[in-house]
Formats: sequence, C-alpha cells, structure tokens
Amino acid sequence: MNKTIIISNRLPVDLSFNDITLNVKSSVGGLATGMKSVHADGNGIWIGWSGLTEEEIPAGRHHVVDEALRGKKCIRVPLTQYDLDNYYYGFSNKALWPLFHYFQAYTEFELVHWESYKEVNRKFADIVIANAGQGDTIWIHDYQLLLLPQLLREKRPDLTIGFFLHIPFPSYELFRTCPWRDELLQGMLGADLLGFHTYDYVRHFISTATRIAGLEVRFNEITYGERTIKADFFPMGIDYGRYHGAAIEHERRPVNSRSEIMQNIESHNISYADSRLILSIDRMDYTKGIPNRIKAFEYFLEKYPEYKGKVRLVMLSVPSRENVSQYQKLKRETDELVGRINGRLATINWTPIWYFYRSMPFDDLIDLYVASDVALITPIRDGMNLVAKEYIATRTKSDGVLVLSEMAGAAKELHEALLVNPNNFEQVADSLKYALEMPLAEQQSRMEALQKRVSRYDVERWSSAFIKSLQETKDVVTQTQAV
Ligand code: GDG
Repeated sequence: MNKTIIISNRLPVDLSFNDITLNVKSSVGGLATGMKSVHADGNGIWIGWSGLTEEEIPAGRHHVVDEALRGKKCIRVPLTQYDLDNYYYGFSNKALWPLFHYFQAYTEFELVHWESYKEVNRKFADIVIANAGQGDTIWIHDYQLLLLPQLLREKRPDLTIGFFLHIPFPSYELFRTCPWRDELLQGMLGADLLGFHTYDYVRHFISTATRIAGLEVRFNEITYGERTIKADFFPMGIDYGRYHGAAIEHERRPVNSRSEIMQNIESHNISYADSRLILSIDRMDYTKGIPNRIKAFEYFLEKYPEYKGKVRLVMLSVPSRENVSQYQKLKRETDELVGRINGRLATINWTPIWYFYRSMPFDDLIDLYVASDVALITPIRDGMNLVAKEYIATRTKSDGVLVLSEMAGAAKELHEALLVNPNNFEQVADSLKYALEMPLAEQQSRMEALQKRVSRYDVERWSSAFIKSLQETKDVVTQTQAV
C-alpha cells in the first residue's frame, strides 16, 4: 500500500536528555495539527531533524532516540552543530528568510552556508529514498528544503512530490539577486505540485519560472520538459475547534485559577473599569514589525491623548533565533523603545506597554486572546500569520476587533479586519481609535463573518485540499503514461 511521507526541517517532537534518560514530548504546533490525519493515515511517516544535534545525543544513546521516534512514526535526519550553524542559521535564516521577506539588506550570501545547505538537503534526500516505497506520496515543507524536490525526482521519478512554502515567495526582482537562484528554482521544479499561501506568491513564482528558466506557463501549470508542474495557493488555517473550545473553557474557570498575568489583568480591570487592552503576539522577528508597532502606538497616544491611562498594549514577543545578530539587534531596539516610552509616559497607575519577552503556555495564550479588546498585528511582511486567525477563533461572543497589516498573507482572506499599512503610523493610529470606539453591533458583524471563514477553512481542510490536488496531479501523470 502506498504511503505519504511528510518532510520538514523539524520533527513534531521535543526531545531532551536528563543524563542518559530520554524525554519525548509531541509538539502541538500548527503544522503538527494540520498533518495529524495525513501522518496517522496508514503507514505514513514524518522525516526531519529531531531538535538534538549529533553532539547533544549522549554516546551510545542514538538507538534510544531512533526507537522513541519510531514509536511516533518519525525518522530523524542526523544533523551536526556544523550543519545547524551553516544550513539552518546560515543559509536558511541569513539568506533565504530575509530575501523572501524583502529584507534584502539583511541577506548574507556565504558560500560555506550554501555548500552546507546543499549537503543537508542531500542528507534529507538519502533518508527519504531509503524509506520511500514505490509510488509513495511525498509532502515537503518550507524554505529549508528548496532543493529536495529535485534531488528526489532525479533518483525516484516514481514518487509524487508536493512542496508547500510557509513564507512569501518574493517578486522575481528580489529572487534574481540570489547567486544560486537557478539551483534553487530547479530544486523546487522537481515537485509535481507547489503550494503557497496566496495567489500573489503563486504569481511571483510563475513569473520567476518564466523569466529565469524561460519555461512555458498556461494558467498555473508550468511545462518543464516532459512534465507539467502545478503551482497553486492553499491558505493555511488553524485548528479552530481547539482555540474556540479553549476560550469557552477559559470563561468557565474561576478567576483565581487563571494564569498570573490574567489575574493581574482582571484585578487591573476591576480597579480601572474603562481600561482597554490591545494585544500583539509574535516571534521576536524583524519581519513582524515590532518597533514600528510600538512607534505607531506611541503616535496614537500623542495624537489621541484622551487615551492616555485608558489603554495598554500587551506585547508578547517570543524569543527566536537568538544567535543571529539581526535578531539580537532587534531585541535591543525593542527593549530600548519600550523602556523609553514607558519611562516617558507611565504614571503610578498606568504602564502603557506591558512587554513579555518569553514564550507562554497555551492556556496563558488563550487568557491573553480572551482578555483583549483589540488585536494589533502589523508585520512588515508575513507568509500568512496564524495569530490573527487564533484571535478570531477565541472571540466566543464575536466581539473584539482585529487590526491587521495588509502585508500579511492572512489579509487576503480576512477582509472584515481593519487592514493597515504598518509603515503608515497615521493610519494605524486612526484604525486603533476606530477599533476602540467601534459599536458592538459592527464588531459582531465583522467578527461573525471572519469566524465563519476561519472555522470553515481550518487546518484540516488546508491539508486535505493540498493532498487532494497532489493526488490529482498523480492521476494525470498516470493517465499520460498509460497513453
Ligand atoms: C511561519 C510564517 C505562517 C506564539 N507565541 C506563543 C505561541 N505562539 C504560536 C502562535 C501561532 C504560532 O506560534 C506562530 O505562527 P505565525 O503564523 O503567526 O508565525 P511564524 O512562526 O512566523 O510561522 C507565517 C506560518 O509559518 C504557517 O505557515 O503563518 O507567516 O512566518 O500558532 O499561537 N504558542 C505558545 N506560546 C507562546 O508564547 N504556546
């Protein structure tokens, strides 16, 4: 029986060694949830890096890791510290990540990083080939593995290969600046189906394929020698039921059993009944527009001083890629901005920005979503942005307002949000005021429309639409071969 193999940089597990004892936890991230049914299906497997480098696994314990992973239908690609530094932090996160998010000045094109990227993609290919049966379906995820489709195609033309990119695909003008643009494009073209979050990313990819490789395109189908490759958009959704259910559960719990932060918010709300909460949540990443958001919030308080003492920006910034220098710089800039604004504007009773630099347990995250009157999500560039959809899912009374950057892929679906250009502080400030003053009926009519869409196109639907489309490309190939 054919199976589906999922491939991503990281396996959906968290491993740690306590001396020589291995602890294994399944991760419940968006991708793991979306892949649940694909992974559970038949003898489906997931291939990726375990999260522990070869050096971190105690001598003689590698088989223990392998066995534990096998129990979870996972197979690991062994990566060394060198691989991690050069393939992951290097080429993936210092070249591809900034380039694909239009941060061209941040890109570092280093030959050693590129060599390591190729080498690690080959390591992945070897392990996939060793585990793939005749005619299996392969679903590869994200920018760390752009070369993998072609590496598999060369050795195993019998496989049906799908690839999904979780970040934007940039315009040809950006992509062409990469010294290894031909190899990257060829790598992707090894797939039968290329999936993106939005139609614009598909358009950029197709334009790149025609201009760099001179390929012929009809609608969204690219002719490549004997093969036809389909590029299409599949906007990723969330596990709506999980977030909505958790929010309902939250409201049933007595206040004193809620998180510490929530208890503080509640007691603050009791003391200052007209105080409103604006929420932002993201990884500490320069694409997320954190400094701009803080400056826009400061501008809002200057422009509408009647809101001083009445609103707070609760900003959860989750540590990310802390050993990459651009991320360290961003952290310093954020610390300074928050410090400066709080120092300048705070009173004994009021702190304008509540800033948390840490990750929080799921329940605390739900507490934050539920407690907020407005979500302010203003990335400079974002493939999709799932936080926006999670906020929508937790509004059990369909109140609250989402202020969302038009540069997030999610903006293409979430028309009823207040869409803003994150660089236009005037517009962000006016939208915040509009959001805070929006009548309940308007909040609800916007939110209900958003909830309908986000609940319908959930993560399960996303993965099944992709697999269905991939299956169709396989059927076309089989028919053509039969003719
Ligand atoms: C990439 C693309 C695309 C955040 N803080 C905590 C926490 N989170 C969870 C959120 C959400 C997820 O992390 C973040 O997802 P995003 O989509 O917002 O952003 P990226 O991490 O940049 O993801 C993005 C995505 O891939 C999927 O294709 O949408 O554009 O950049 O689920 O809830 N979870 C917990 N504690 C936290 O402190 N438990």
